[in-house]
Amino acid sequence: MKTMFKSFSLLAVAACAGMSITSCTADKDLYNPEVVEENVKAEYVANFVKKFGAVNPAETWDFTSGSTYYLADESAPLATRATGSYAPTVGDYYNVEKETLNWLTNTLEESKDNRKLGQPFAMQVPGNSFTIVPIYQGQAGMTWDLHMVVGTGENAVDTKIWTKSQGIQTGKTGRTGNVTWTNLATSENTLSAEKVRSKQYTFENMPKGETIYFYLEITSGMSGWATKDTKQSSLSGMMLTLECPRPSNISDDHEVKIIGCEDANLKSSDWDLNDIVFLVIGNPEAPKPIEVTEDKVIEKEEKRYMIEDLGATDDFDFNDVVVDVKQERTVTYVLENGVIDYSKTKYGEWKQVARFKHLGGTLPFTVKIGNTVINDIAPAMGYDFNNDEEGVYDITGWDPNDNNIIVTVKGKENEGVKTITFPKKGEVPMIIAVNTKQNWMTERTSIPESWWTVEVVEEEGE
Ligand SMILES: [Ca+2]
Ligand SMILES: [Ca+2]
Ligand SMILES: [Ca+2]
Repeated sequence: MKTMFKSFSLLAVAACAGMSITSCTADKDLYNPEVVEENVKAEYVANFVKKFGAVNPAETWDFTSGSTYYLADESAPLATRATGSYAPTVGDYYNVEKETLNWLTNTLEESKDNRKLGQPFAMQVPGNSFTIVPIYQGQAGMTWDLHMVVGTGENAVDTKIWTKSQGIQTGKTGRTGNVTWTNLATSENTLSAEKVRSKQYTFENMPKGETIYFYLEITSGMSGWATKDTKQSSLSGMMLTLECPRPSNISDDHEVKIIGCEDANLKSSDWDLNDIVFLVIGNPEAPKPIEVTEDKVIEKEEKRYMIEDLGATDDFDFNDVVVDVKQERTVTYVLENGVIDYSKTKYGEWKQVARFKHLGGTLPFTVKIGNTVINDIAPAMGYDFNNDEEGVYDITGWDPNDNNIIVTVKGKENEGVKTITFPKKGEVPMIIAVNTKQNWMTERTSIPESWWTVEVVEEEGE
């Protein structure tokens, strides 16, 4: 069931919170700048409430979605931080085709150093479900669990998704043609198996664009091969990913990849990267491998401020000043035992910049963002900046959580300046924050109410 929740309500009590209304004005006050400012603001607030109703006390007027994370060398954003758990759904058995096993035997040759076939990797979650199936278990005496880590930062979610041999069966064809299936023991391998089938592990509704990586956690080691509790991860070259010819029992429009894993990293390791091999099936897209060349990402945050200059108190076009503010910094992750130790993450300095996008007001103004004052900007009705040539300023001290932006507008004759700040929660706004893709309104066209209407999808009833 879908319910539309509006942030506006009929709570008149909050309408003028933080704004003082001067109810009577003596003649002499017409020339008192402070009184003029109060009157103009009171008129604006009254017009706003008349048009839209009273403001919900919980309304923050910040409609942006917060930080995004980019790989240092990629332009596509990684999603915002992941939350929750990503346990897969266990499906039916998948019959591994002989052709796939033959291809694997030739490609990831047993006991050969296959490291040059791949490189350290993470993956990007596609906008659809995907399935992981163990299809081959090589000669290996250790036991392990397969983990998947979703997301970057302290809120990354680490889920154990599979344990060695779990859900794998080998089959023998009897004289009458019927196949007898036997569970594969952890000490066994599939090398000489006539038939192999395995349970499928499907991931759904994962956040598109989010980063994932995998590791095997060694649960019982062997001297000279691998030590218990060590982690062999896709970030540290203990796994590789390969394109794989699509098996005939997988639909034409599904993408197929291989993840091969090496369970040993001590002197006896053979680096054949086939100790366990997974088929990754995307419906239609498989997770996209991301090369891990350096453990750096760029964290970005940006907002568009749309501002009313109070030249008119009744249009609510919020296009009198439109300015984008952005900050970015590098974030360097430290690998510890093959996985990212988030407590050791190093953050670079924030670099902040303001870009004026549009003017649509009638009064000259000054903007202070954080610690930086940008003085005396002349008004223009309907002017778009070309940010290659103008309207770009390096700034410091912007706090995106605080929205510390102040606009001072020079009044008309006999008026002083008017100070416009980002609204406190529940106040009538003269500034709002939106995502930078949100276009501004044309002149004297009010922003639509839908901008502060959020859709909430409720759980299905029992
Ligand atoms: Ca090996
Ligand atoms: Ca306006
Ligand atoms: Ca305007």
